[in-house]
Amino acid sequence: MCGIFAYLNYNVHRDRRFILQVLFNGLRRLEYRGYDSAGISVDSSPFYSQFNSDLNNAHSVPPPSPLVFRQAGNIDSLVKSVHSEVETINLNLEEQFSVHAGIAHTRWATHGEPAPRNSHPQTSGPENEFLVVHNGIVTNYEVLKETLVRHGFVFESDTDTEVIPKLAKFIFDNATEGGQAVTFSQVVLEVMRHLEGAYALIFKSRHYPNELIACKRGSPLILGVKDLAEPACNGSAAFNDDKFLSKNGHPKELFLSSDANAVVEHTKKALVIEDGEVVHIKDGAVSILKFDKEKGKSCGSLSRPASVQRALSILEMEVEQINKGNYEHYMQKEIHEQPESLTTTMRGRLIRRTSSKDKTLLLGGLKDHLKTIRRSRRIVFVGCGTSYNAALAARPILEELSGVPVTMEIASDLLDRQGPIYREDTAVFVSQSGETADTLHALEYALENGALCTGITNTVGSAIARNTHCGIHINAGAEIGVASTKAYTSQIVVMVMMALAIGGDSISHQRRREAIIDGLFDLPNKVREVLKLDQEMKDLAELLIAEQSLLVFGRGYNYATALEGALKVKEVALMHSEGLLAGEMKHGPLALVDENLPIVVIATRDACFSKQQSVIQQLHARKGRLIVMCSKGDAQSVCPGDSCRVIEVPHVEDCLQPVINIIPLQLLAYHLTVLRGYNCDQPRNLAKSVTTE
Ligand code: UD2
Ligand code: GLU
Ligand code: MG
Repeated sequence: MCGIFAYLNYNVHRDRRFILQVLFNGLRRLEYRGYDSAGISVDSSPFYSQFNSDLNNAHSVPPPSPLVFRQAGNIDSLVKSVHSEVETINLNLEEQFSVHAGIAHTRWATHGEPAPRNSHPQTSGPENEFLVVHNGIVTNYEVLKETLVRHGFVFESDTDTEVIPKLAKFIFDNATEGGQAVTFSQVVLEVMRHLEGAYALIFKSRHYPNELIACKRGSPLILGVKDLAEPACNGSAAFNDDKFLSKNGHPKELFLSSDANAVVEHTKKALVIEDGEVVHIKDGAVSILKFDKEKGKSCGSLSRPASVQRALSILEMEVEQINKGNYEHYMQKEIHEQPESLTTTMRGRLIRRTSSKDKTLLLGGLKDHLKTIRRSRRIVFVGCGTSYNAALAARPILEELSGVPVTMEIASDLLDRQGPIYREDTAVFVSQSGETADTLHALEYALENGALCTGITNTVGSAIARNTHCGIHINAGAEIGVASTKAYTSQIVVMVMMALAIGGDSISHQRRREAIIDGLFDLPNKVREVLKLDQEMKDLAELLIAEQSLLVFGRGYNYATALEGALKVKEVALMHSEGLLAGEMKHGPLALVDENLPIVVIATRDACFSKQQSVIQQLHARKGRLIVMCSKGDAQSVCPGDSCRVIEVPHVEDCLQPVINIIPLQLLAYHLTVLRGYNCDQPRNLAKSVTTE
C-alpha cells in the first residue's frame, strides 16, 4: 500500500530530465502496491555547498525553495501535469546537477480525500523549508496539530502527515533562533520523538540542500547504493561496505524506497532499514543513527546519538521479475509462471539423489524448531485473505501428518477477540508481503503471549520474517498483481513441506510421505498441464461475462479452493462471488439455487468425491446451472449426458490438488476481468500489501 521513492545523485552530472525520469520510473514500480495520488519534489536550481560554506549557520542564505508537484489520480496524470508546469514556469530540463536529492510518493489516503493538497510531499509552509513523504499513519497528529496551530502554523491539507514537516520547521526555527547550529538529523530525531503511529518517512529540506533523511517505524524502507566508480556488481562479488557508506568522493547514486522493486533495476546493493534507524545522506556518505525515544527525553538540547555500523546485502530479486515480459498483465504472467515459481519454492529443500531413490526434505528455516513444534499443544495459522486460504488448504495434511490440532485464525478477528494464545502454541503467520498490518499485529500479540512464532512469507527482510522466531520464505519471486496467484500456490507447497517436516519419518506415514514427495516433484509438470485450460477458461468467462453472481462449492482439501476461487473473482472481476463449504449447502445456500445462478462445484477425486457427487445430484434436481471441476476422465460420471459444463484437471495427491484446482479459477477470474474491461493488476479499492489496519 502506498510507496516512497527517493533518488540522490552525488558527484555525477544528471540533467533535470533524467532526474524526473528516475523519480517517475520509481513511482511506476510502486504503482502495483495501490495508490490514489502521487507527488514529487525536485530542486529549482543546482546548489553547491562550496559556494555557501556554512550551511548550518542560521544566518547563511538558504538556496531557493524546492519545487513540489502533486496530483490526484495515476502517475501518468502526475507526469503530464509536471510537464505542463515545467513549460509554464520555463524550467530548463537540460539543466545539470552534479548533486541532487529528489523525493517521490504514491499515496493511499488514510486522512483526507485524494486531492493535490493532500498528496505528498507535504510541506512546512510556503517556502517548502521542510518536505516530507510519508507511508503510514501518525496517530497523535491531532494534538501535534493543535500545538502547531497555536504557534501560528496554518494547515492546508487534511492529512495526518502535514504535522511532520511543520514540526520539523518549528524545531529548526527554535534551535536556530537561539543561534544554535543544528544538523538535519538532529531535527529529524527531535521530530520522531513526538510522533506516534507507524511510518516510513523521507525528509528533504531547503536548509539542507543535497541531503536526505529517511527513518521508519513499522512501515518498510530500504536504501540502495550504486557506486559508479566500481564495476557493476554481479551479485556475488565481495565488496567493502564501508567504502559505500562512508565519506568519499566516489560518484554514486542512492535510492530509498519502500519496495525493493523500485531499487533492483538500479542496484542490488541494499540495506533494509530497521525500525528506529535514521539514515542521513550527506556529501555522498550515509550515516545511520539509532533513535532512542527515552534517551532523547533526558537531554535538554537536541541529541547527538552515535552512528551505527550496518552492512549492505545483495537483493536476490532479478530485474526480469518485475517486468511483464510477453504478457499483457502481471496477473496473467504470474499465473503462467507457476511451474517455475513452484520449482523455485522447492529448490534446495526437496532433494532427490540421482544415485538412489533417496529423497530428502530440508527446511533450513525450521529445522532447529521442529521438536518444539511437534511438542506444541496446537498449531494456530494466522493470516488474511489469500494467505488465510492457503493455510486452510494445508490444514488437513498438517493435522494428518503431525497429529497436532490445527486451528485457523483471521488475523483481525484474533485481535478483535483477543483470542487465547498460549506458550505451548505454535503460531504460524502467513503473509505474502510480510508486512500485512493485521497479521503483524497478531504476531506482536502472539509474541507477548509467549507462543513460538513462525513466519511464511515471500519477502526476505520483511517485518514478519524479521520478527518471527523462525520460518520459511516461499521464494516465489516478486508478485506484482494485486490478486495473489503464484504466492498462493507456493504458500500451499511450503505448508505441505512443513507438514512433512513436522510429521517426521514415522513408519505409519512412510507410504503417504513418499507419495506426497513424488507428487511435489511432479507438481510443476501437472501445473503446466492445467495451464493449457487457458482458452477453455476464456470461453467460460465469455459465457459468464454479464452475470451478477457466482457460487463456488468445495469441501475437504478444496474448501480453500472454493474460498480462494471466489475471492479472485470478486477482487479483480468485481463480480459478487461466494466460496461455500459444500457440507453447508442444505443449511442455507441451497435456497439460492435456480436455473440462472452459475455454480462451480469442485469434485476432483479424493475422500470427499462421493459426497460431492451427491451434491451435484441435488443441485441438478433443482435445475442448478453447474460448472463441475473434476479429475481427468471423470466427466461422464460427474456430469452424465452433458448436463453441465465440465473442467477436467490432472489428478495429483489429494493434499496437492488445491494447487492444481485453483489455477483454472485464477484463469477464469483473469479473463472475466479483462473481458469486463477492468484492471486486473490494480483492482478498484484494493492494495497489494495491506499495511494499515
Ligand atoms: C537459506 C537462504 C537461501 C540459501 C539456503 C541454503 C536466506 C533468506 N535464505 O534458505 O538463500 O542460502 O539457506 O541452504 O538467506 N525466517 C523467519 N521468519 C520467516 C521466514 C524465515 O524467521 O517468516 C528465518 C528462518 O528461520 C531462517 C531464515 O529466516 O533462519 C531464512 O529462511 P529461509 O526459508 O530462506 O531458509 P532456507 O534455509 O530455505
Ligand atoms: N496517512 C498519510 C495520508 O493519508 C499517508 C498515507 C500513505 O501511506 O500513503 O496522507
Ligand atoms: Mg491479498
